[in-house]
Amino acid sequence: MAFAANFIWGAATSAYQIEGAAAEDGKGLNLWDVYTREPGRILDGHTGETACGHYRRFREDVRLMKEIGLQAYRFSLSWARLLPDGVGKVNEAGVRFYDALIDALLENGIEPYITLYHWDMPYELYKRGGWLNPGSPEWLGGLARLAAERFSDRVSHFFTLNEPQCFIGLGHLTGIHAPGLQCPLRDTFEMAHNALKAHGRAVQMLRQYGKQPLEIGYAPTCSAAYPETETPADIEAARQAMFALPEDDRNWTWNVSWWSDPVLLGHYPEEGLSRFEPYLPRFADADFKLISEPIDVYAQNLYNGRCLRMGKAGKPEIVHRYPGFPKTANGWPITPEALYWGPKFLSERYRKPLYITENGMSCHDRKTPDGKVHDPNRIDFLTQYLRQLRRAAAEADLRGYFHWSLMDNFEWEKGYSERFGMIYVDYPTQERTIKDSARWYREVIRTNGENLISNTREPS
Ligand code: GCO
Repeated sequence: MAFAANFIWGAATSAYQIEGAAAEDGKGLNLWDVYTREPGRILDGHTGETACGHYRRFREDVRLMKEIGLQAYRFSLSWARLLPDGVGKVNEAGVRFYDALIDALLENGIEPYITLYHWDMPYELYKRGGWLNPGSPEWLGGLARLAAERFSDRVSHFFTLNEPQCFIGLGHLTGIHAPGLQCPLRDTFEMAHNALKAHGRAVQMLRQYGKQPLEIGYAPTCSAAYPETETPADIEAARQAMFALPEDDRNWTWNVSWWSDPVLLGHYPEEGLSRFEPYLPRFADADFKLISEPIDVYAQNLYNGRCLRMGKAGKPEIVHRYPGFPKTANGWPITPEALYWGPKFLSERYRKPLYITENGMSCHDRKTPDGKVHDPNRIDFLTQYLRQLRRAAAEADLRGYFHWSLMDNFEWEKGYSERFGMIYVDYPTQERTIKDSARWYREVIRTNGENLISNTREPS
């Protein structure tokens, strides 16, 4: 089975991780501008004040996207660059930046995909309670309306939220991401509910103010689950694990079903309603109508997964990774099977066309004396993962794949220590160098993935 003829091959970034110009041209403060200034929060005190300088270098970056042959580019809007206070007055310089970026992409035959919210809430809104404020859905609705009014004449693909599991969980439970809080569990469930309502409100505003028919999606994350063997029992064990909730309530946000069942099925999972009952706010029926506003596509940021077998008592049990299991530079396990079984299980449950909105690995990349950046590990990683995704194409309506990331960038609490890009960024000079993997990816795009299948057997 091959990828569909109209399958889209792209790469992804986010505003705070690449733009820099954190206080230029009228941009307001956001959560990460403030959080990264706090001592000890970010490795070596790195911040996104400069990042990859994309705000000024975007034309060069679009030319590099063209050289790689990208068909699409997924980027996020810096909310405080457009609305410095989060609501109200529009910063026209911010609108001009995104206008110019969108125009440059279209001039180069690259389809823009906009993510409305990739973690960088304006600080003024945080000061008004952030996601705990019942007005937060309307706040995101306002950003969605602005995006529709100003950009949807040229942009027809929008994702509302990127990884609510992270911006609620890491930002407000563990506190390793901005705003760095460890809130009461009950508050985090109310924040999550407001974030899901914000997703629904954004869908409504995009539909109402869109200048053309729009393809609207939602981009949560997860770690997938895959079976030890392809026996029906092990497959069922993996399927159950894929949608189960974490055992530790303090890690509750790291799951698929609590975040996607309401959006695509119109209700929270029963397991969660009973498990989390002590922490749940009152829900209004109208909330679920809003949260499940129809979307056109589903998406997932998918990097790896857990291996399961069906245990003797008929319960799924984790198959522990052997010593020395392959891993990436930042310690994530290399599990290509996740990109077959994850899309398979997600498509079975939600029956929606699916984008992989992020996948990739961090490598210890460096420029060698020949002036190049050889990243064979990334080429091998992507070959293995994309072969599995190609297998999923027979069972899921796969629409596209966005490599994380276009370029090395600010990796949140890890600062600039992890390189995920296909383009190497020399931060002191801001010089860009296309890595070997980008040249390999150009062939993947040109052949629509057919170059992935060499003489080795298709994955089982
Ligand atoms: C995420 C975010 C990205 C990360 C990437 C590597 O998925 O955590 O969307 O901003 O940088 O995934 O961790």
